[in-house]
Formats: sequence, C-alpha cells, structure tokens
Amino acid sequence: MKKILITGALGQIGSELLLKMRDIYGTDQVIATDIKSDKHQGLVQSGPYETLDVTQAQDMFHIAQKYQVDTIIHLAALLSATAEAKPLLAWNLNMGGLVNALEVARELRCQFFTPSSIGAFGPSTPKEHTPQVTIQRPTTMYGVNKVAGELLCDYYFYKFGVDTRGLRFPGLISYVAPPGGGTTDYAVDIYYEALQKSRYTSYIAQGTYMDMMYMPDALRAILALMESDPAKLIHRNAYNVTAMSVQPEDFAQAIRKYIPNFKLDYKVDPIRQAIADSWPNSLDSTAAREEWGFSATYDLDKMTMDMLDKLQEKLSHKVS
Ligand code: VAH
Repeated sequence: MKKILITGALGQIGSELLLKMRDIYGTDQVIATDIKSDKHQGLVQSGPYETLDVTQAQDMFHIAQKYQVDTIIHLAALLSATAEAKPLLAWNLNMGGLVNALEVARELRCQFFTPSSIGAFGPSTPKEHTPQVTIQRPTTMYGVNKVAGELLCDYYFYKFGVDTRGLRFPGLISYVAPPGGGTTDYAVDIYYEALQKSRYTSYIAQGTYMDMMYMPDALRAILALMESDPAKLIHRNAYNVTAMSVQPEDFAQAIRKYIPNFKLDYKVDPIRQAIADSWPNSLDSTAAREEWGFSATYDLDKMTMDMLDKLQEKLSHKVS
C-alpha cells in the first residue's frame, strides 16, 4: 500500500495533487506537509497534516519515519520571480530542501518526484520546439536551482539507486490555489480579472510566447510518470511536457468567446519580462510521449471554458 509524503502540499500544484492522490490511494495514505497552514484549514483538516520547514532535515526525516512513507513528492520551493528577488533564500530553500528530501528518500528507500521547469533553460537554448536534451544555461536563480536539481536527482538515481522522477513543467494554470511568485502567473490572473473586471493589464508583453498547461493535465502527468515502468524511463528526471505555446493576446481571444467585451492592455514588468524572454517559446515533448505515453488533453479553448466555468462558481461563493 502506497504511503506518500507531499512537501509544499498547500501550494499551487500540491493543493490539487493532495486531493487527487487521496482520492486514488486513500486519505490516510497521503501525508500533507507545508510550512504554513493558516489560510488552508479545509485542506489541513482533510487528512494527515504536519507543519514542515523543508530546510530542517531532521524534521523531515522524523515525519517520513513516523508515517513510514514509501513515496516523497517534493514540491516545496520558491518560484521564479520570488527567487529572482531573493536569490540566496531561494538557493537555501530550493536546494537545501531538495537535498534534505533526497536524503530522506535514500535512507527510507522511497520513490521520489520533484518538478523541474521550462525555467531550466536559458537564452542560449533553442527557443522553438526545445529538445529534451539541449543547452541548459539559465540566467535566473530559479533556473540554476532547476538545472542543479535535475542533476542532483540523476545523481541520487545512479549513485544510490533512488527511484527519482521529474517533469519540466511549463506555466501551470489552475482555479484552486492561485500561484505565488511565478512569471507565468499572469495566465491565471487574467481569468480572475476577466470575470471580475472584464479587463486585465498584463505584466508580460504582447507576443511573448511561453508553454502552458492546465492543472488537470499536470496532475495526470505526475501520476502517470510515477506509475510508469522504470525500465522505460531514459530521461527520468526532467521530461519536457507541454500542452500549448501561447502569448497574452491568445488568452484574450479565447476569453472573448465568453466575455466579448474583455479588454487586454499591458504594463510590462521588466524583471518578469526578462525572465520570460530567457525561456523557450515552445517545448518538444516527444520523449514523454514515447517513453511513458503522455499527451495533454486540454488546449487553450477547452482550458478557458473550464477555467471560466469553475472560477465563476468559486467567485460567486466567495464571501466578500
Ligand atoms: C514560474 N509557474 O512562473 C512557475 C513555472 C514555468 C514557470 O516554473 O516560476
């Protein structure tokens, strides 16, 4: 019987993956941990929860040992824009937390997942249909963390036999827990503001293409990868996965099919624009398709219809 520990369980990916995994494996089989719990009492009370600062190795080990986990899903990290504002904190949390989680996985013989990102690429990476194996010279602290993380997870597999697995996620779009501190967050904010104000001011410039994916596809990718035959995994720690390559105007056109008077204008944030400009425009996800059969199911129109539908319901229930 799987026993899963999720770090960063109250974040954008964690808050939905936690519920999905509890549906599949059972509530008591999935231990949620995060450094904060004040704003997420519903999730915290939905099953086993422990407060955990992933930079505290002993705390992580004791929680993993207490619940006798056999799988670690390590999500706790600072995203790109926050990491660029606080690079040393990002290094200590993103890399210190990762090595602590890998050490627990090594000592307790756990299967291990942590996400990489399109942020693991840089300006010298081929921008169109970025290959699975290519130049990785990111110019952000987040990107340095992601490349180092991919290599560290490979090392723990080759050196210690830890069953490490990972995905290079594009920008993830969800209606449950809003992201915090990312560069692609505009792609979430635009839906909230479209419903609330019929307008949005994008901090990312017109014509800036980035890969994106709807959260249901991202969750399905994590679950499928973790259940895949390890013998078929060649690029186990950093599969390119994607659903769409889009720019702000594409979202506006999709939204106008439901909110015809929606207006989009721009006030570019130079810091997040510089991060976005250093990333690929589109990824080649052939390896994920060939090695474990992944393909996304949500395109921009299908995602937009679902996002607006789910957010309309969420916002209508929001206590003002
Ligand atoms: C960020 N949402 O913007 C994250 C992600 C590809 C982007 O890694 O930092």
